[in-house]
Amino acid sequence: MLYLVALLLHYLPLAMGQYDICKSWVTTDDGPSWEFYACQPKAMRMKDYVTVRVDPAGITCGDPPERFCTHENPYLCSDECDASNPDLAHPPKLMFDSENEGLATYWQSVTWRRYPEPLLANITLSWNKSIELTDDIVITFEYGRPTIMMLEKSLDNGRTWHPYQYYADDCMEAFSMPARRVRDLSTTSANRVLCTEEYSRWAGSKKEKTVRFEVRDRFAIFAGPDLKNMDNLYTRLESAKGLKDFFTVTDLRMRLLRPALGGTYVQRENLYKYFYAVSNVEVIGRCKCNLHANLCTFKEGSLQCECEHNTTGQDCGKCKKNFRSRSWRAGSYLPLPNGSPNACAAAGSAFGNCECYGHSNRCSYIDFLNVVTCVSCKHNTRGQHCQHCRLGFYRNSSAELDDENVCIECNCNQIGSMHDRCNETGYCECKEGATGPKCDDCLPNYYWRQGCFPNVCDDELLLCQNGGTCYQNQRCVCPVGFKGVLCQQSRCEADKKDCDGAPSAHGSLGTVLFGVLALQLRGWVDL
Ligand SMILES: *[C@@H]1O[C@H](CO)[C@@H](O)[C@H](O)[C@H]1NC(C)=O
Ligand SMILES: *[C@@H]1O[C@H](CO)[C@@H](O)[C@H](O)[C@H]1NC(C)=O
Ligand SMILES: *[C@@H]1O[C@H](CO)[C@@H](O)[C@H](O)[C@H]1NC(C)=O
Ligand SMILES: *[C@@H]1O[C@H](CO)[C@@H](O)[C@H](O)[C@H]1NC(C)=O
Ligand SMILES: *[C@@H]1O[C@H](CO)[C@@H](O)[C@H](O)[C@H]1NC(C)=O
Ligand SMILES: [Ca+2]
Repeated sequence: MLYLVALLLHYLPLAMGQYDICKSWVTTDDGPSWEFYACQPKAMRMKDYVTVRVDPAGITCGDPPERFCTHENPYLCSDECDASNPDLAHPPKLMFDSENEGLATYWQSVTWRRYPEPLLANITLSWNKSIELTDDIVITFEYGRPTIMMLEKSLDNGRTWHPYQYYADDCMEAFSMPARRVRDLSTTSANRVLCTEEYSRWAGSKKEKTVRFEVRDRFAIFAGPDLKNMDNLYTRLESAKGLKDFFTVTDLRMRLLRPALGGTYVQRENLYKYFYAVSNVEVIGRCKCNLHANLCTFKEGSLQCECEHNTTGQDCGKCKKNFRSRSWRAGSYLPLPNGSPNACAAAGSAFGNCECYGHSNRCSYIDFLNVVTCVSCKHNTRGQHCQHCRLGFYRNSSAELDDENVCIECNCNQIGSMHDRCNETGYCECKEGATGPKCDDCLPNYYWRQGCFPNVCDDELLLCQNGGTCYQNQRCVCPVGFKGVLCQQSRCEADKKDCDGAPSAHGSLGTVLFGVLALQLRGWVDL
């Protein structure tokens, strides 16, 4: 009980007071109505909602059973870890139970019997929900803190990871980083990732057990040493780029890279005193609800914001159906002290009945038509309610009308298609001979060359003759002595009588001269 009170007092500045109600019923000159505020859930002990994973397989002690000893009593190796005996087992869940007075329960790794191969363990905590840290992360190690470790975080449910803090008894040697302290950071470097030597040096395993990720010290840069000036912190969280995200996580990972050494070198003759043992991981934070909820509940295995302001989603990250006449926005801590709700607005609330499906922030009244219409529809939409796709785009059948991806570009082939419009399933209108959804193919018996043209020759009906070969359906390559589209004509000399086909220019001139001569001989022409 005393512990609980102490806990409450400890969280007091961050848990109570500001931004804890989303709306209140107020009476104004126009009568009673709701007033809306930016709001956020209370901070909670996030270890109660976490799922944990320990890697690699077989790193947890007790299978097979193993003896270990402590740095204080290195030659009395009487402690035993046995996974099959509940009294001697040390499974991962013991990092998250409530500690009874005096009796620590802990997860424990195997000992470093494989030395000099490193003893590595990853402890990954996942919430399947974005969490905003409001207090220090505190990891308690029984039997000594690691001499090298690293904290990583993810903001996307474990798809990508980023370093959060490095810990070593010698930062330069372990990570080639200078040792720094969070207390020495300034307003411009409050979200710097650093290496600290404060939590890795040997001081006796009973004396200094905790490794911290200092959230309070970073808040104190803005809010003062006792976090009294929270207004300043909230103002900075709103304005400093990346600062809010720095304290937001969906997952955390402790990478344990070298165990406690007892203040000396590794003693190969007694490797049973080197291992990791974590009795508690305290993570205090609140659900990230984008300042649209003051409650966060554990439902169906994960945390969910109870969204207000007509927002919805796990983090209240979008507008509810029929409340999309404006684009969604997060609430804001500003102006102090109540912030701005930036609520989603119902279709029809702003003007007449003008829903824009979130593709426009503006409506305008057109006098002579007596209609209200959305202005500057984004995401390639158009129409009074941004409910159609622009020319050259078609409707994405797997997207709702308020989805940013609702319109897909037609991408009609410029040469093969009549124009750049397409029908509702994305098919373009093709020119003669072209085919395919985008008109970038040719029908059978057509070939592609800056468009589709009917085949000149092929291997079936339009065969090249007299030994000619068909070149890419475009023309016959004729052997010497033949010509014509299908090499069907033999070339002939001008003066050969048996030459079939059209007479040559030379031949016709000869015929004319011959005719003139004949006429002369007959006396018809006076010379
Ligand atoms: C721990 O996680 C890191 C990635 O964050 C990975 O590279 C490494 O191999 C993991 N180590 C073990 C022992 O699973
Ligand atoms: C994560 O949360 C989402 C939203 O509540 C839920 O649909 C999903 O099943 C959860 N995933 C896991 C692995 O719990
Ligand atoms: C949300 O919608 C309800 C129902 O239409 C309305 O009464 C309420 O005022 C809306 N809240 C906000 C913050 O706009
Ligand atoms: C269609 O919409 C869905 C849902 O938003 C999206 O995942 C998909 O990428 C969209 N398709 C295209 C081709 O843009
Ligand atoms: C679009 O055009 C294609 C090809 O002409 C056709 O198969 C399809 O049915 C058309 N879709 C619609 C919705 O008209
Ligand atoms: Ca415990």
